[in-house]
Amino acid sequence: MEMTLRWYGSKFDSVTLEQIRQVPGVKSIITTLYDTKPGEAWKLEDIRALKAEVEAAGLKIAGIESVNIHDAIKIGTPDREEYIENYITTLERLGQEDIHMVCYNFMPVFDWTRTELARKRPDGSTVLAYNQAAVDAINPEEMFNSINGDSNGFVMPGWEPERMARVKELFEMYKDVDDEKLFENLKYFLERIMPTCDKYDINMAIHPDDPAWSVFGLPRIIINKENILRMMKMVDNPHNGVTFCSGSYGTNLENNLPDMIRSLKGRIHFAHVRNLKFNSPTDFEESAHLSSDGSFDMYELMKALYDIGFDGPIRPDHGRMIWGEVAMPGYGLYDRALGAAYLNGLWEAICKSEGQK
Ligand SMILES: [Mn+2]
Repeated sequence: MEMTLRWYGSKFDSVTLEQIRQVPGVKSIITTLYDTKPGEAWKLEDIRALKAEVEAAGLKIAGIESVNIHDAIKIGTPDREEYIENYITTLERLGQEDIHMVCYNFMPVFDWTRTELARKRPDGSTVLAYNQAAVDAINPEEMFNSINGDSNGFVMPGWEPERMARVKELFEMYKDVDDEKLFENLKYFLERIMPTCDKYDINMAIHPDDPAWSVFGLPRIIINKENILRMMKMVDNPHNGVTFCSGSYGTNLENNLPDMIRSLKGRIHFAHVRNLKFNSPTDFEESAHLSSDGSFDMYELMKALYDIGFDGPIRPDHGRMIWGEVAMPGYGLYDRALGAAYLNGLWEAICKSEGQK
């Protein structure tokens, strides 16, 4: 596996490439052109400039998170053709620049959803948290205002103001889209892009829905083993793969995470490994990565990745805000660096106990 950290670009991230370069074992990053809009074809010169900046700092780009999908593609409106063409152009340009992994999601309207971005834990750190009762008590606009007011002035991925200004309109556009329709539209999209992925050897890695159930009545399909295997089979091409995100699939305690990893052998192209602490099945917070700080057995997750021969990029996921750092919630330097060191330690121990040098 290849340990990475997510980086939003020098205009948007409080963490620098120079800092990332000093995290032991991290030689590459996962990044994006954060100011492009879903549906836009990425410019070759922008991709080249990003790559040059990363390489000048002694790092490499291990993949893109994310190239976002325009709502027309998820809804299946006639203008999706134009946006699929643009997506293909972006993939071609990434392939030409030797970038071979693209993370994306297929969640309607919202990306990830949290009810708090700075819940205080007993050790004084603050973390992102989710409480179902709090979601049930508010409407989507209120959710947006609360996320925006809580984000230390950073634009949160998937919660861009331009997008949220259209939240009512978006809900209206999705009113006839149920789970089956969303599966159908995903299949259509994947079938259109697979020839390009084959040509440039680009691994598509769908990120699970977070949380792994419907919020505000919107359809959600990338939520469990049954659905993800259905998706793998419906477009049965090794380039159609997944981002295994433990913190997103793990929101549903019925998901057996090591079993899911083992069932996806050969199709996990990217891994997000983090821990959650459940206070009840419908209230959780993002803990430190360490097993004993949360509810998951992180050794078992890493062991399952080892057992299936996982060799793609991996990253610690959201970190706690600690040591007075001010950063985009979940994306400070310190706790993610601790997470990377811990996951590297688990991996070294597993490799050695399995007899590898
Ligand atoms: Mn994730």
